[in-house]
Amino acid sequence: MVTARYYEERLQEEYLEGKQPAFDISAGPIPGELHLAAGHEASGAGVCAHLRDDDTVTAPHRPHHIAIAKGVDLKRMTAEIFGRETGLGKGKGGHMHLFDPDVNFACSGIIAQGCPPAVGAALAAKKRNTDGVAVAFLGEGAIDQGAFLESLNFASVQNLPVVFVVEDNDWAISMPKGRVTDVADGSKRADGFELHGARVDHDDVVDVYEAAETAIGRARDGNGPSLLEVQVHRRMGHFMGDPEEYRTDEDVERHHARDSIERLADDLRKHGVDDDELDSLREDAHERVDHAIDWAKEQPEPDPAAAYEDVYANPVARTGTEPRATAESDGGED
Ligand SMILES: Cc1ncc(C[n+]2csc(CCOP(=O)(O)OP(=O)(O)O)c2C)c(N)n1
Ligand SMILES: [Mg+2]
Repeated sequence: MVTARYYEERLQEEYLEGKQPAFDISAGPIPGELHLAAGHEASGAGVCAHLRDDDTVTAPHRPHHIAIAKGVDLKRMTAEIFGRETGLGKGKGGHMHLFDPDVNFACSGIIAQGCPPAVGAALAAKKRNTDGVAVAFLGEGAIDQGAFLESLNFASVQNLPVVFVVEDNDWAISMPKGRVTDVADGSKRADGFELHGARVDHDDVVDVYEAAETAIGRARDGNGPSLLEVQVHRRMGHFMGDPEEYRTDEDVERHHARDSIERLADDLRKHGVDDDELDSLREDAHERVDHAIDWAKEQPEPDPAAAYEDVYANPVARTGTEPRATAESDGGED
């Protein structure tokens, strides 16, 4: 959780470089959108603590805390975010499209898109007779997506080892949850599909860990899929640069009032962990993050010609200078 929070604080600094005073999304060392997950850390950490490298995780457009908890290579992930050649996707995907086959992690900017691939991974694990599981993370704003609901149905009817984790931060961009659904407890969707459902209505990592232990344990033991909803907080705008004019000060304060990391530190102190130990934990996390960011920034930019690579299974070499075929040159008619 500490690694994820600090990682995003550092990314935020790097991202803003060159983008101010007038916000220019294409400027700076990290061009494009950046969705930060400060306030979501308990869900990634509490769930992924139960997973092995061979288990599959799919994450949405706000993926860093989940990727870090799943053990994605931090250096190559950072290089990807900076658009560098040694990034996980050779610098072509950016922060919403991180893929690390070594730990079976993928994410996508298309909301609920991760559900069908997670169901596919769970089906593969079942057919291969392994005890592997798959977890699909999504936001509460995606729970009326067809891809999600169809995935619930297929997972249920096939009794697949998959867990759907809904991160409920009350917002889908500028849309409050209450305006798009009358179902305040998203885990109730499980009832309609005969799944195990549970909701953790606060972002206490130990409670998330316990709820996830049940859900993932059921999947691993062949007892089928689960739907787990976790109340998290959106401490930031939807994306970096979001002026959040739709949000009241009270709402922002409410989302900052309960910092799951500070509360965990307090709990650990109560259980006898001293400040020195907590400080050294933080220092290790910071060092790891700083090192990954320094390394990534030294990595080469991709060759522009590489844009043609990895697009088709059998790429046709083009220099990019020859004229495209027209209807006339093809001898075609309008
Ligand atoms: C299929 C699809 N529709 C719309 C969008 C645009 N979009 C990006 S993020 C988002 C809201 C997501 O809200 P939520 O799922 O609650 O996740 P959060 O951003 O709160 O973490 C939308 C509608 C998209 N990426 N994909
Ligand atoms: Mg949301």
